Amino acid sequence: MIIMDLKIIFMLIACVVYASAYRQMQEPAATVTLKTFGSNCRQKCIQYEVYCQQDKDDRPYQKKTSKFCESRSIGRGPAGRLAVLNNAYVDGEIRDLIKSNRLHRKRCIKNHGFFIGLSDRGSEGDFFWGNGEMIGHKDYENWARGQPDNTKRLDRKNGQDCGQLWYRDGNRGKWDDEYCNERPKGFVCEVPDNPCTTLAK
Ligand SMILES: [Ca+2]
Ligand SMILES: [Ca+2]
Repeated sequence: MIIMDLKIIFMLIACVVYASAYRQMQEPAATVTLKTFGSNCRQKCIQYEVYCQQDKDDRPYQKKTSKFCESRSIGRGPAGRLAVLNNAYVDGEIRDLIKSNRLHRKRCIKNHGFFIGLSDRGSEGDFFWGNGEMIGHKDYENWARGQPDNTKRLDRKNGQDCGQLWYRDGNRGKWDDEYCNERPKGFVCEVPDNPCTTLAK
């Protein structure tokens, strides 16, 4: 009987720990809403959400952070995704947001980076944003010196295929290719904010 009671208590504790870890992941450390222009030159509003890395029990990695961003929406608006930082304005604003909230410090990211929606998983060296745009030599790029380098030290088969804002070795959010399964990591989501777009007209 006592053993049974202990089992129930342990299960309840495990549920509370899991729920608090999930709640933590649901709350961004900082957000900013930016007015940008879509491909049809219509003004649109995007809410960018910066999340600190999660605790070791939760351990999000790139695929999981991507799924989480896709679960985000504002009201009944479209689903979010990992942030597409394909121009200097948005990329700069997000790095300013991180800096002004001191999220580049260890209390937010012990593991030096935030995943963004950039990957060369499909074809080595061909980096695509989550919106399907490929990075070409005419487009905006903000790689840290020597990156992307597709280091294979910890993953001989795949190397590094997932983009992050990198805060190591003096890099202040410049881009780096990281192991997709490196964890835990912070990450940046973008969520369309349609009510804001309506107000902006
Ligand atoms: Ca790669
Ligand atoms: Ca790298």
